Order: sequence, then structure tokens, then C-alpha cells
Amino acid sequence: MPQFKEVSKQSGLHPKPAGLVLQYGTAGFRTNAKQLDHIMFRMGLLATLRSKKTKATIGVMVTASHNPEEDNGVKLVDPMGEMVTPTWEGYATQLANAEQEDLLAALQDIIKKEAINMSQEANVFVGKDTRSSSASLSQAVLDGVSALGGHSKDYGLVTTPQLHYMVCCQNTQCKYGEATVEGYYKKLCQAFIQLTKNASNCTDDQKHLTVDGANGIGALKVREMESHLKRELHISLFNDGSKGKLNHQCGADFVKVQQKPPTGIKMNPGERCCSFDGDADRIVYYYADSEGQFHLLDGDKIATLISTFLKELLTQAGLDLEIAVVQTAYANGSSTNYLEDTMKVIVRCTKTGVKHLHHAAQEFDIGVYFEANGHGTVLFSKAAEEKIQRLAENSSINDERKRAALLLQNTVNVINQTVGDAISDMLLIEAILAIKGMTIQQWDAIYSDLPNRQLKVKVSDRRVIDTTDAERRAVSPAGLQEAIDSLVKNYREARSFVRPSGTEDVVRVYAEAETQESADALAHDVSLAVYRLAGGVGGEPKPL
Ligand code: G16
Repeated sequence: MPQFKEVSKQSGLHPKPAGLVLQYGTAGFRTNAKQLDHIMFRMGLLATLRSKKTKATIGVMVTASHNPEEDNGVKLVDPMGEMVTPTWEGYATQLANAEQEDLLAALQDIIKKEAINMSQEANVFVGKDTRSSSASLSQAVLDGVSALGGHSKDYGLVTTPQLHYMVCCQNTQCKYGEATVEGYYKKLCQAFIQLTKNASNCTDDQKHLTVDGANGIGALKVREMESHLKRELHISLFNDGSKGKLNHQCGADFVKVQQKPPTGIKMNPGERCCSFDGDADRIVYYYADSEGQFHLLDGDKIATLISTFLKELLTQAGLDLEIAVVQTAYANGSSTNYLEDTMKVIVRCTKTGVKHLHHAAQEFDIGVYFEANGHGTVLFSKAAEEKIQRLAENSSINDERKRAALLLQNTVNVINQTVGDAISDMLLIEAILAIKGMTIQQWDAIYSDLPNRQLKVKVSDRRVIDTTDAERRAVSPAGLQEAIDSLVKNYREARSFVRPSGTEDVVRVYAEAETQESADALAHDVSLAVYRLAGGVGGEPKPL
């Protein structure tokens, strides 16, 4: 193969440490940045092959999202902006772990299995987050692309969802939008402004939002976008990266898991606040009440708000479209009950990982998917989009139907359907609250969360835990599920599950129960069971 000479030469500059084995996790490879140079080079190679195979542009995003600053990682983006398909996750692992001398054979194997025409052109879009390691690691990706003769476009600093968006725009010949960051702002902000025109009596105070940028890329991009918002949203930005450390005591993951406000922000009682994560693909909202009590509105509350809004609009527009909400095991039991029993929408539960939720959501006319951690978006089927479009252009319908159809049309445009997007979700949520004249307290009161707790347990090898039933039950190690079942019986309205993280070297424990004390105690009990039965390390977990 003519290109292999160059691969051979270049790979010598990005050598794999012998014996190092890394797995493609929940959202790509993720570990300490020092271990990733060869992975990035090889993901450049793989993206080039994927591009040749699909005859489309592929994306590579260098980021470790919610992980600490010293980590990094890589996410691969398929032609329509979705996460790369599972078979190719397998190839990614194969290529990542081939020893230096076996790299060409591993490449050859993929080329053969996928019958790739190596003379086909390849195009790869590359983006990176603000981590100090991201610059050299994204250069390694670019080196991989050029070694196999692919063309690359380096978008530099972008959010993960922005890169997904660019890939989709490029592969739809700009039908989805213009493949530029400026084009992204224009599309989303124009839709937002059209939506908020429907919000009568919205005061300047109600247009105010406090944003915690997690000291990451989201903060830079919010700043860049502000002028497009034409003062229809007033953002006070904190944790903008000018002094604090990425994701440290701030950001969506910290706020969700710790159930407390980030450091570095100013919260006024009753005011809406939100936090992004390190690559701005997650968002959670929160506020402090007049007694200073903290209230979190996570992905479940976001899914409920959005699906309520869409359902009302569909009724007003007289459109018969099936709407479903996709969640994971982390979804609060109260949210699932509310969606099924009160809202009467279809609810599906999948394994953790946006790729699983995205896939399940594609089965419906409108699929709202959110992980409790704030990662999610809304998917509209092609048929649903066309129906909405036709109605919005129909001049013979009454004013109420017309208004609803136009709102639906702009809602489609404000949403980044390629992947969960903190910026797009924020604009949608702000528009819904403005249109409905709803305060964050009223939104919070739609249903009450069951108290819950998430913990992490260190074990020597988290792969000993295997799960089934959308990660709600453990099948190994022996005795663990039985132990969880019997612990859960000690508390009212209780539920608990454990699963190995696919982004951090930990086992995650989730528990919910009637009271916070019970949820905390159950989470601790289950953590101890994990520690004892799954090879815990570093000392037994202490009670909270
Ligand atoms: C990634 C995935 C999410 C997942 C999260 C945590 O988010 O995209 O779907 O919920 O990891 O996964 P795990 O529990 O397996 O560690 P992000 O924002 O970190 O890329």
C-alpha cells in the first residue's frame, strides 16, 4: 500500500508505549493526557479510513469533557454528526492497542474487513478543547490524517457539539446549516430570537441568566455568541477560564454529583443559573431559594420541560406526532413516573452513553433524550420536520395553529440535533421559560425529585462488574446484585444500581430513596458491597 510508507515513518514520531492497553469507553478514549499521543495519531488514521469508507467527512474531537485538566481524550464523529458506530469503536480499540510493529497489519486488517478503496478521497474535521495538552494531541490527529493522505480542516478551539454540527452541515451540503462557527451562532440565535418574540411582558430581569463556564471552551464560545443574541438574553458569565482550573469545583458534573453550587459564581436568590461541562455538551440548571436552599434542575427536569412544551405545541398545531423521552438508569424515579403517568408520553431506558440514547430516540417522530447529568437533545424525524414545515407555510389555518407551527419550526432550528449541546439546550430552555412566562421555581415544581446520591468506588479492575437490563442489574461479580437487592429492601421507595464508568477509572454507585438520609445511607451500604465483592482498593468507603 503506497500510503503505508508514510504511516510507518510518521508513527515512529508517535510511538505506542509497549504493553499499554486502553479501551474505547462511553465516549471514546479517555485517560491521563501523557498516555494519549499514539492514540491521537492512530485516531487520525482511523478517521481517514472511516471517511474513505463512508465517502463523507468525519470528525475528531480532542477533549476529556468533564474529566480533570490533566486527562484528555478523543471522540469520533460519524457523517450525520452522531457518535461513531459500534463496529468502528471495535476497530478503534484494535488500532489503539496494536504494538508498534503490528500497526500496519492492524490497519490492513480494517481495510480488508471493510473493503476500503484506498484511492477514495478522505476529509476529516478536527477540533479541540482548552486543555493545555489539547494542542499537541490535536496535531497528532492531524499527522495521522496526513500520513494516510487524507485532507483535514482544523477548527481549533470549538465545543464538542459545534464540531458535530460542522460535520453534519458539511455532509448535508449545508442543508443543516453553514459549516462554520459563525454559521452555528447565526442559525441558533436567529431561531432563539424568533422564539422569544412570542414572550410578551418579558422584563430585563427575566432575560438574565448566570452561566458557569466550567473554566472551559463553553465559556469562550458563549462570549463569542453574545453579540448574536441582540440583548434578548443577558448572560453573566463566571468561571470563564481567566483564573480557575478546568472543571475544578465547578461545571455541570460537579454541580450534579455534589448537588451544590459551583465555586466562583454569584447566585442571587430565585435567579436562574446553569453550568456547562468541560466541552459544553452538558448543562444543568439550579437556583437558591429565599432561605438559601440549593435546588438542582438536572437532565430529567430539562427533558420534562422540553417534552411538555413540545406536547402542548403539537396539540395547539393539531399535529399527530408521537413523542417519546429516552432516559438512563440514572433518571430520577419521580421523573419517569411523571412522564409516564401524568404526561402520558412513551419512556425508554437505555445504557449510559449518548450513542445509546440517540439511537433509541431515532425510533420516534420526536425523541427527547437526556441523561440525568444534563447530556441530551431532541431528534425530529424527517417526516415530522416536513409536517411541521408544511403547516408553518400553510396560509389557510387559524392563528393559534399557525403560531404553534411557527414555534415548532423555530424550536427545530434552535436545537442541535447531532448531539447534546449545552449552548443550544440553554437557548431552548430560556426560550421555553420566556414563552411560558415560567420562573425556575415553577419549572422545578412540575414534580419533586426523589432524594438521591451518586458515589464512586475505586476497584483494582472495574471490568469485573458486568451489567444487564440497561445497567440496572449487575450480573457479575457473583453475589453483588443479591447484596444490592437486600440492601434496597431496608429503605422506602429505594432503588440502587452500580456500573463501571466508561470515562473514569471508578465504579459508579447510584441510590435513591424517600429521604436524603436514606439515599445517602443506601449509597454508602452499596459502595461497601462493591468494595468488598468487586476488589476495592484504597480503603473502605466512609459513611457520608
Ligand atoms: C460522557 C458520555 C455521557 C456519559 C458520561 C459519563 O460524557 O458522553 O453519555 O453520561 O460520559 O459516563 P460514565 O458514567 O461511563 O463515566 P462527557 O460529557 O464526559 O463526554
